[in-house]
Amino acid sequence: MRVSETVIEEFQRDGVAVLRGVFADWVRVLAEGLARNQREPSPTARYHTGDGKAAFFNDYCNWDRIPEYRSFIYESPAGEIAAELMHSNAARFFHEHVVLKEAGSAVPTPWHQDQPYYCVQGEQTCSFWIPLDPVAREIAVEYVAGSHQWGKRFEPMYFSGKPVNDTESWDALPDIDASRADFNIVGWAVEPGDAIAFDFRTVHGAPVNASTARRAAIAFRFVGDDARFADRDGKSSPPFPHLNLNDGDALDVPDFPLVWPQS
Ligand SMILES: O=C(O)CCC(=O)C(=O)O
Repeated sequence: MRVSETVIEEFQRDGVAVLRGVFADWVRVLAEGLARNQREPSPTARYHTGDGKAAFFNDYCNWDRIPEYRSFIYESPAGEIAAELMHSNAARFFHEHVVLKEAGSAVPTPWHQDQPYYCVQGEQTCSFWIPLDPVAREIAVEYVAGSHQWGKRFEPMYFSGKPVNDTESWDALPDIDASRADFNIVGWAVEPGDAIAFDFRTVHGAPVNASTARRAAIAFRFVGDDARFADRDGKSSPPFPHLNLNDGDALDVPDFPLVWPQS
């Protein structure tokens, strides 16, 4: 086993768990990949600035052209660890997403669930939020422990405030900031080498980066045995417009490579 039973139980119970030092051997590689990604952003990259000047840089689905990301996906223990956490025999890579808040970025990450954004249905899901800078608790991503079990699907919204998908019916997200004490909100100060593993259904959000240092992270996302294509009428984020899959199909296409067990 790569991770302890205690951590697996925590992930299953809370929909989130911190894994200390688990990717320490990969920090340099991922930092090089991120630098390449910043030099060569994809056409879908976004620099959200809100009211301020310092950006919240977002980019995704670049793993196939960034060799450092490819190495991480195929050669690191991430797939195996994801399978253990998800109680899955296999792990399939879904996509990676850079979430980099420059020092002083005034853009918060609103509370949300990831799964409604995605063309994925199923309960065996796992993102690793991997910091490439030290992150203090005050500016860390926060998670509502247990929210993966609420049985709710909250409306996915772009940063512009526009809905990602207005053709499905969604549940209304509670106003978490108005009554934080009513929720079991967890978060951790983390260092490069650590990872926060969370279920695609877990509600999470992050404050502005009020610090004087960059807060860079890459989220690598995996799915397990029960994951199937969710047809969202092309209205998903990331969009994957070229996929020719039907609702309920296995995600057995080159966009989503099987990374564990290794062949
Ligand atoms: O880093 C952030 O502020 C948000 C990350 C996030 O929403 C995610 O990885 O799904």
